[in-house]
Amino acid sequence: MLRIAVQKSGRLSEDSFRLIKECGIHFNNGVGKLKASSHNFPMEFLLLRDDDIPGYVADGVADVGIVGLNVVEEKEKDLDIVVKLGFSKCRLSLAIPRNEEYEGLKMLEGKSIATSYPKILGSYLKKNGISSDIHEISGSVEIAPSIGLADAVCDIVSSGSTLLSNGLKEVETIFTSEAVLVAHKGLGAEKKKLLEQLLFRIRSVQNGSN
Ligand code: PRT
Ligand code: ZN
Repeated sequence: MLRIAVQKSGRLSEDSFRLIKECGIHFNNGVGKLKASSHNFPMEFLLLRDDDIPGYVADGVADVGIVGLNVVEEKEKDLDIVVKLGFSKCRLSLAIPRNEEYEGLKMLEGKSIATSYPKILGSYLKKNGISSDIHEISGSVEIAPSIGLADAVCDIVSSGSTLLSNGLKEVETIFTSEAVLVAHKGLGAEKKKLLEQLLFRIRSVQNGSN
């Protein structure tokens, strides 16, 4: 039995479930249920918040999981990234108030930056020799500059409209992301075989849609 962790509801869920269905794996996820199983493939589903998926897979509570590469990178868990899935594409970017002129990263020296991704941002700033004050907040990062909480933000962007409507402009992309399939590092032979079967089906789906 292969246990897969999937986001319960959110931006990854629909495409994750679609991919599993396209792999020919049937399952019923009853409303509000946190666990489901398939009747035609030895697979069990754990429906979780995306933030918890890297930890569950690293600990072996789940064998594999579908999650954004941004979350995998931020959580710094020891996992195998098995395959990129091509959906939930986005980027993690720095943004500053629209009316300010961007003069390069140096202008963020000593400034405060609000983000939900303190580790990715911290290592990016370090790599570039900039020291800023990182304010970790878990949501609504984009309003931080307008309420005086921070000088800049570092947040996930896809269309850019959220930044725009909050009077911000994107100035640097620091990480690009998409959904990935991750796996526990110490899978036993039986589970490895099931993962190979799943991967074979995912590749067939990907080739079929190219
Ligand atoms: O409840 P749970 O914890 O499971 O979900 P969540 O609310 O933490 O995550 P969710 O469902 O919003 O996102 C899951 C994953 O989708 C993220 O980790 C990314 O890998 C990916 N993804 C793709 C995005 C976006 N696009 C996205 N646009 N995640 C978030 N956003 C947000 C962003 O934070 C910002 O507020 O959308 C806004 C920007 O969108 P645009 O289109 O206005 O630029
Ligand atoms: Zn989350």
